[in-house]
Amino acid sequence: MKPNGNNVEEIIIEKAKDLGASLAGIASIADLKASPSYEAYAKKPFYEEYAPDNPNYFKFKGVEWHEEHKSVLVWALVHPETEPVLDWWSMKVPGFTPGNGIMRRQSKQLRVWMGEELGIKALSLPYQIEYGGAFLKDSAVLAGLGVFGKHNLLVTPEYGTRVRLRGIFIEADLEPTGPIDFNPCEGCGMPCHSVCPRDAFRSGSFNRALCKLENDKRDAEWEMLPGEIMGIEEESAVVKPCRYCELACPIAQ
Ligand code: B12
Repeated sequence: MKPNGNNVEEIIIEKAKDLGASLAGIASIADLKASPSYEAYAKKPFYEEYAPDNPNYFKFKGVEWHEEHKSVLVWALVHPETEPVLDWWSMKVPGFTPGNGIMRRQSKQLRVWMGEELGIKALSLPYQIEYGGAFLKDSAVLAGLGVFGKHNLLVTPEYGTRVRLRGIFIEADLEPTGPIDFNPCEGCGMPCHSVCPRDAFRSGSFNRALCKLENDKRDAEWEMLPGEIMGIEEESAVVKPCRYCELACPIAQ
């Protein structure tokens, strides 16, 4: 059902930006279901927990579609190189990274606002796929926030790759705001590939296992950092994920 009123898509996007989103857009769930990540996942789920033969399988939601969800609102929060802390992980931080914490709050605020002001039901999505999250890069491409780059990440015209994403499923058939015509990698020397400490693009495309080696190593090399750095009271174990390919992208630098 499409709610009454003009430009409900614009109203929702404006609200997301009022709440601090750097970019926002809308995609249809039907398009998202047919996107390459879901296709790849259906053939080979990446998370072991998500595989039906795992005894803990039923504790995880994985990909679950609900008929009433018609559209996805996806938004981006810029993570500039000058604010690395936004991306650092700690179990003590609400949302695990300060950036995710901000986006999780925006998500709740948007969901409540949509229900109260527009009479539209919505579902705030968790970050992880195995807990019921959605593939956010595909969502963002379909919503016109940017396109896939050669580093397998979203590239936006406004902020390049240096953004993080979040989504909400919406019970209303809204007009998609994308995709867009944008070719950021054309003629690029692809520093994103050469800068990788694990040579994860050696085949010419992204290799998740090699990328994960680097992030697993960083996971094991956590540091105890004072609470004030992470915006919390107590000190905590902090992991600094790899951003080489992301930060090497010359778009919007
Ligand atoms: C699991 C995960 C990881 C894992 C595995 C990554 C992987 N790609 O599988 C690890 C730990 C290795 C990882 C690493 C990183 N990640 Co990560 N990750 C995720 C997570 C939770 C799910 C991604 C996933 O499993 N995708 C499934 C697989 C099948 O997809 P895929 O490998 O990307 O390949 C598909 C797409 O490329 C797609 N595709 C290709 N071309 C096209 C074209 C069109 C038109 C469409 C629609 C789709 C499409 O098709 C491919 C499948 O065939 C998402 C959050 C989320 N909920 O979406 C964040 C996310 C993708 N990660 C993110 C980031 C930033 C990173 C890192 C830079 C580390 C960091 N500092 O956080 C690196 C970069 C790695 C890289 N170059 O891709 C951001 C991306 C932001 C952006 N600008 O794009 C996300 C969205 C999280 C966030 N907070 O916003 N990540």
